[in-house]
Amino acid sequence: MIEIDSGADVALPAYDRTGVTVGIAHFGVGNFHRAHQALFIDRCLHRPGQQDWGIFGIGAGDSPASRIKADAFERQGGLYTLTEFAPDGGHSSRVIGSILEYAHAPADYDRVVRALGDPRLRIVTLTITEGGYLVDPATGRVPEDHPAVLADAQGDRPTVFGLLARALAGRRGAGIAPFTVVSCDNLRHNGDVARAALTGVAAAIDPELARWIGEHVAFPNSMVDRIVPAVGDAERQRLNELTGVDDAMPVMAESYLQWVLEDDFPAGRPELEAVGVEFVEDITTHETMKGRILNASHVLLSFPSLLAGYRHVHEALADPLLRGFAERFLLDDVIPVLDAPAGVSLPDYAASVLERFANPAVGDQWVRIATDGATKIGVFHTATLEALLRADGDTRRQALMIACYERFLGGVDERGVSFEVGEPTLSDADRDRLRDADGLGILRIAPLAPLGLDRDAAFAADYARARDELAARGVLGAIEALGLA
Ligand code: CS2
Repeated sequence: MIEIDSGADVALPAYDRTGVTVGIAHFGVGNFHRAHQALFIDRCLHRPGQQDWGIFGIGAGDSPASRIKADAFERQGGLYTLTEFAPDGGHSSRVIGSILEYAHAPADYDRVVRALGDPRLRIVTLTITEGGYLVDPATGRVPEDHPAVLADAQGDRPTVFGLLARALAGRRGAGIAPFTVVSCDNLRHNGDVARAALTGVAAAIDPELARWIGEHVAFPNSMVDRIVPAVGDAERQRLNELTGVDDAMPVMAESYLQWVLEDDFPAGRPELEAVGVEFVEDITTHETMKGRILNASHVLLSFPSLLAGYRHVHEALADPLLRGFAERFLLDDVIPVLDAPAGVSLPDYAASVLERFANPAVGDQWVRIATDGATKIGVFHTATLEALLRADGDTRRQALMIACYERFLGGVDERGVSFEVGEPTLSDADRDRLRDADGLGILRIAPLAPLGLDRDAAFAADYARARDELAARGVLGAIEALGLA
C-alpha cells in the first residue's frame, strides 16, 4: 500500500476496490496509460454498475525498469498518484485505483495467458508505441520474414500479437467470445493497424486462425490526447512533495484530456460516454488533425530544440524563432492540406496545441518526444509531405527537420552537451544508409523510403540547403537564414 500523510492534498478512490473485477487487459502500462485510460476507467468505477471493468496491466518490455515497475506495483497494490497541471499553473492530485493487477509478460507468462482466457475479460487495450506494430509502412502488412514474427511462431519469444493470437485461439476452442482490441497508440487508423498486426502474426502461427480473427474480432479506431511527461527522480520528488504521498511511481500530466472512440465493442464496454469519452462514427478527421498538428509539431520541434540546447518543451516555445518555425509550419504547410472535424477551426486548434506545449508547470521533455524519431517522422509527417509534394508546396521546414534529425542521431547539441538518443527501430541497414556518398541517405531510411524524397529533385535540393545552413549557422541561424519562422 502507499503511505499517505494525514495532511495529504489528494483525492482517494471512493469505491470498494475489493469488489472490482478485471474486464480489461492493457499492454504497455507506461505513464501515458496511467494518466489517460486508467483515469477514465477510475472515473467509471465510481459509477454504479461499472465494477466489472477493472484493468489487468501487462508490461511487455524486458528492461530492468519493467521489473522495478512490477515490484513497485506489487508494493503499492496497484495504487499511484496522478497530478494534473492546469494552464494557470494550478494543480490537483488523486490516487488512481483502476489497475487491479500487474504482470510482466516475459516473467509472468502463464498468469497473462490465464487472464486473457478469462470470459470476464472483454477488452484488450494497447499502448505499445507507434513502432510496436511490426507493420511495414510501405505495404501496411507484417512482413512474413520479420525476425520477431518468426521467433514467435517458433515459440521462442512471444510478441504482444502472438500472445493475443494464442489467447484468441484458446477462447475460440473453449467457446468463449473474443475480446475487442483497442489500440491507443498515435497511429493513423490505429485499429486497422492493430488488425493488420494481429492477423499478420497469427498467420505465421496458423493461417486459419488469422482468418477467424479477421472475421470475428473488433478493432475500433481511437484517438487519444494528453501530454504526459517522463518522471525521473527530480519529478518524483516534486510530485511527492506536492501530494504528500510517498509514491515510488507517481505520474503527472497536463489538465487537457481527450479520448475519441469508434463504438464497435461486440463484447460490451464500460459507460465511457458518462466520464468524458467521445464516441464517433468515423475517427478519421479527429486522428488526422491530432497527428498532423500536435504530434507532427512535437516531432518537428524536438530535434532542433535539443540541438539548440533546450531540454524542456516550454523553454523552446519561449524562443521566438522555434515558436515561429512551428507556427509557420502549422498555418502555412499543414492546415491548407488538412480536413477539419465538423465545427472545429484548425487554426484555433493549432494555437491551443502550442499553448499546451508552452505550459511550464507540465515541464515536458524533448528527449521523451524525440525517442523513436525514425518511426515518428514517418507516422506524423508522411501525409503532409505527400500532400505538399503533390501540390508543389513548401517542404523546407520538413527538410530542415530531417537535417536536424540526422544531426540529432549524433547525440550532442550545439554547445557540446550530450543528450540521450533512443532509436529502437532504426535498423543497421538504415544506419548504413546514412553514409551514402550523395549525402541523401537519411531520405532513404525505411520509414521515409516510401516517400521517394531522394528522387524528388526539389526536395533533395531543399534538404541539401537545410543541411548546409545547419552546419554553417546552427539551428536558430538556419531557421532565420532560410526565412522559416
Ligand atoms: C508525443 C506524444 O511522444 C510523442 O511523440 O508527441 O506522446 C504526445 O505528447 C501525446 O500524443 C499527446 O497526446
